[in-house]
Amino acid sequence: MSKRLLFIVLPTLLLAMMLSACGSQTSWEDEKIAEVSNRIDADNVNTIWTIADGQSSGTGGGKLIRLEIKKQDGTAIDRFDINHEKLLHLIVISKDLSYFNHIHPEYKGNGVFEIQNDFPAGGEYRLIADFKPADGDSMTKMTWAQLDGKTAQPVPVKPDSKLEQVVQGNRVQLTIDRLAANQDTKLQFSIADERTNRPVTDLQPYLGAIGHVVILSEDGERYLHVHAEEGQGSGPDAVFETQFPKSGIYKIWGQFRRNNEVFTSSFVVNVS
Ligand SMILES: [Cu+2]
Repeated sequence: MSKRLLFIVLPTLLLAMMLSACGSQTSWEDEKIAEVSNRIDADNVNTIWTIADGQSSGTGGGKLIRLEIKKQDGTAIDRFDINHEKLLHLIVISKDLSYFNHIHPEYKGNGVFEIQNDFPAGGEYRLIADFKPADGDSMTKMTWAQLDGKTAQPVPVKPDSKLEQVVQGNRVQLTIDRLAANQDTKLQFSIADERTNRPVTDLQPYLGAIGHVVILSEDGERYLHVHAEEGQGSGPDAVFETQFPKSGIYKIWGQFRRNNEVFTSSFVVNVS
């Protein structure tokens, strides 16, 4: 923060000195100063979340999630850059990490995004939004939402003894090179067809990459950024890189697309 301040203060001082020295200024200098001081960073962004009763497509937990993105001074941020094919990515996770949804709210203009979601039960949910204001940094904003309604029995979050799972006809195997905090870590998902047992080579790009991976700590406080290695083909392996910030239990969701269908595998690991 102090570095950023220095970036704003120094050029301003310089310009003031130049102005007093020659009594004129160029538009180039004006532009430079505006660029530096207007750049939107996460500290300068407020996200206001509202959840209201919405339409339900069945289970009765239909809610309308609304987020309003503003600067700290209250002005709306109205332009966003597309990132991984969308203006905003919203992750919805129940407190016990058993429910996961990755959705893309509709942009209503004026910094407002909205989407309907069918929650499985009442209780606490983690809502995580990833977006990038135009002329700003990529950022993540999270909140806890308390939903009315009958709560479900919490599912214990226990590390998996075997990192293998079958989802929608796909056998997903996860290999992690090191489960240690503060180290560069590689996650490799290897996918085979459950029926034929053959490694798949027909993964389709999902959100502009080979897949999408989300990681959250057991307490829901640490959301990890995961990057797919570039230039990966269409399977059977998909490699991602991240760093666990602290030891503890984490849940990993790996999403892939095949036969025009997205499937989500999930694994719980213990990081030392
Ligand atoms: Cu997304």
